[in-house]
Amino acid sequence: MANLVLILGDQLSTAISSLDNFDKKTDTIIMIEAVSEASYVPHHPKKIIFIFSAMRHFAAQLQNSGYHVNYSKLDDKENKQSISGEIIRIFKKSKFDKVIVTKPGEYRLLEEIKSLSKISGLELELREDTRFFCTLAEFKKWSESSKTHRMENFYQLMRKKHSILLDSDGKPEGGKWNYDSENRKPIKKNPEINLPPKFTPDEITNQVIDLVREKFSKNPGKIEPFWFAVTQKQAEQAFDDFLKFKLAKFGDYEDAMITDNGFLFHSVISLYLNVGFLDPKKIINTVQKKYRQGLVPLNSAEGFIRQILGWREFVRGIYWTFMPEYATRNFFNNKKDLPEFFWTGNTDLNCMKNCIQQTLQESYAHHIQRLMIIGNFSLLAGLEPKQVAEWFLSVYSDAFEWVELPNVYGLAIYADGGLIASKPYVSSGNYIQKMSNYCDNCKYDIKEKSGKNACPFNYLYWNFLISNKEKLQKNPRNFVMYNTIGKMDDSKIISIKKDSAKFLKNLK
Ligand code: DLZ
Ligand code: SF4
Repeated sequence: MANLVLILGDQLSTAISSLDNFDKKTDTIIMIEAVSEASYVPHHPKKIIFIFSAMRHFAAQLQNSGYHVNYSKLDDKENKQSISGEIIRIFKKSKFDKVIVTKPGEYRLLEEIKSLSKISGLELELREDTRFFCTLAEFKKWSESSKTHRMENFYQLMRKKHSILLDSDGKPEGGKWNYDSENRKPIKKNPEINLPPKFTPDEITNQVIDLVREKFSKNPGKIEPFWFAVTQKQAEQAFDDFLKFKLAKFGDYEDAMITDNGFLFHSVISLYLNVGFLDPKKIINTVQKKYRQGLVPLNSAEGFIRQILGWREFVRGIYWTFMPEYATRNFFNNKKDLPEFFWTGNTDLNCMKNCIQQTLQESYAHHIQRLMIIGNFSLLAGLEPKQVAEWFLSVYSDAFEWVELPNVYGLAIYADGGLIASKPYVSSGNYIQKMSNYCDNCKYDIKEKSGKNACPFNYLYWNFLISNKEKLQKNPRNFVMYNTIGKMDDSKIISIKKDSAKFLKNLK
């Protein structure tokens, strides 16, 4: 029996289920750099460099440990340039009995892989991805038994089931499940904290940089300097650095934003978790231990663990429970094209300019920059959900559709109509001013509510609520906002509508 075992670019772990019972004498691993995967959206060049270099380093590590690896490079002449095309080519060439695959993280690729079984002579074994706390069957069961899909309920279940941050009576550590209200301190000055550790590209990475420069230089985003970790060992170093220098303050400043430092106290490990370099179970245990040793406060440990055990697992469950229908949702029927500045950062809105320019430079922005600046603007401006999701999937190095789509549709732009959020996460400029220093250097005046100098978030916020009254007013969580609108005089409503129409008309 000879098996051909596929390892995808986001399955870079020897604990991946496709390697269970691997026989080094008879079995072969196949890893494929493919145009199909590298161009189904215009990925940021740093994302492609990261994934290709991580794949090449992982393949070398496997080979050094005695695994037989068939690695197809993007510029190999025979490369069929799709995952299924390459599997078929290698399968036929070397007469394997079976192809073994851990289910891919994206619906589109799972469908492509499933279609392989229709080829005569090709036996396909699909295995579950076991790198998560919650199985998809378990999530589906929870989802069917729950009236609403709220992360908080799911998260409490996970905390109990996996005994994480519980006291000796099985109650939540400190008495509360969630310390979100203690994650919102603003920062007004750069705290002079170190940036995330930077790894100098080695020969393998430099070869990939040259390849990406040749083939993908038109994609949005800067190629250099490239500094991401490309091996498991480096990713672990990056996490250790976070534990040592940043975790303690992460909780307080989780939602803060500042010009000139887009990383602050964030771990910047989501890309390493998502490709398989870091194991979420180990990460959470380590953070829990730091809390128990008294080295970090509870709002930091809980805030960090909530992102991984709560949000990350929750959005994955949502994605696989509601796909493919989920991707077609457009609750507000928004149709506006993305403005050109999403691809350049050239805009007068200083908050958007900062977050987009940082994204194009680093292929990274932290969650509040994504949610409350870029997502908030996309919803207030009525941008088409499909285009917004494609942008997020393209530009962030940690973006795979299972995690990106529910974050964008469910949290950032409410395109799913409230499947996961109890109300749209929208805000006027006030919130942005409170949580950042972006407004200090903006052409617009945060204090002005109307007219040509007014901060556009100020009138777009009310315009969004007024235009979508039918769909949102019934929700009791929006009561206060609609109560305020009810008290506005006609002239105010007219001026909100006029300013918004003018701004949106000029949005190219
Ligand atoms: C994102 C990505 C890119 C850019 N390139 C490849 C590739 O060439 N080969 C590969 O195996 N995986 C790549 N990936 C990651 C896949 O797109 C990912 O496995 C699917 O999106 C499922 O999550
Ligand atoms: Fe953004 Fe408005 Fe502040 Fe300018 S004034 S940075 S547009 S929130």
